[in-house]
Amino acid sequence: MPRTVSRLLLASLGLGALGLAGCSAETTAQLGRLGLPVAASDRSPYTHHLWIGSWIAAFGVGLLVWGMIIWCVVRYRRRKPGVPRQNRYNLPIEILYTVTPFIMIGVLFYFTVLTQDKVQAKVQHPDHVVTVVAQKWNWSFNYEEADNPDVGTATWESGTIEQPANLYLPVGESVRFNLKSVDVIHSFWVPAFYEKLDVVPGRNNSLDLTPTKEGVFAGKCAELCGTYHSAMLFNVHIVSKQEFIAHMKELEAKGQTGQLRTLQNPDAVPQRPESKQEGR
Ligand SMILES: [Cu+2]
Repeated sequence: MPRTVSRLLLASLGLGALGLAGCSAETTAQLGRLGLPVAASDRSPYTHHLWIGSWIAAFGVGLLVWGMIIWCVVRYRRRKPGVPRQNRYNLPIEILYTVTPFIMIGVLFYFTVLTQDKVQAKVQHPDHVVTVVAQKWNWSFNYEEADNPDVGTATWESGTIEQPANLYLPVGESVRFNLKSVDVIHSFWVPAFYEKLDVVPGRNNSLDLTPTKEGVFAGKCAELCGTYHSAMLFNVHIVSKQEFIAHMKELEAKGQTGQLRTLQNPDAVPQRPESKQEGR
């Protein structure tokens, strides 16, 4: 029996190594982060540490439990026929069963609250403000740049169900997202930022962060909001300051200035006709 077990273990280790060898460097790096995507925000490290720490704690608990199970199986294996002595109503063990999970939850809760406070901390004077408008079935981004001497005008851009919206952000500069919804509850989620926030009609949710990595990152709605929820995608372009200003000028040249009309008129963004009444 032990020989079979060690062979099985060797075979699975070999297969695992073979499987890893077939992965790209990107996938292997993601495995190192235990599934987290590439980070692109100054707030990401806090969530990263909570995630990795939780896994380490879970493995510690797992090893302890597996060890005790294996020890029990071996130590108390059947040696002679008959039912062994039964142990019931053991109060200390039952108290242990009850208290231990509370301690585990308490520790996780404590570190989660610490992380949440750091992730949600507000910047005193953010360099940029973007009003995000969620709507069935895409997003609008209002760049509140009227007071920015480099730009001087508020601009906007918007997506449709066929054409996902683009969001431009300058790298290394703080930004506040004011989240608004004109219909149902959506959720603003950029996986590379390691955080998401619900967009609730009639409520002003906001989140502050500083993008730290140039590139194009995926964004999506993370709240099941209706038939075309899966089409609520957008692209986040984290670019240099010059590229950001150039993009703002481009929007201005296209006449996309001021506040987007969807804030007042939800029907202004094209929708699929059959989806209009759905879920209202
Ligand atoms: Cu949505």
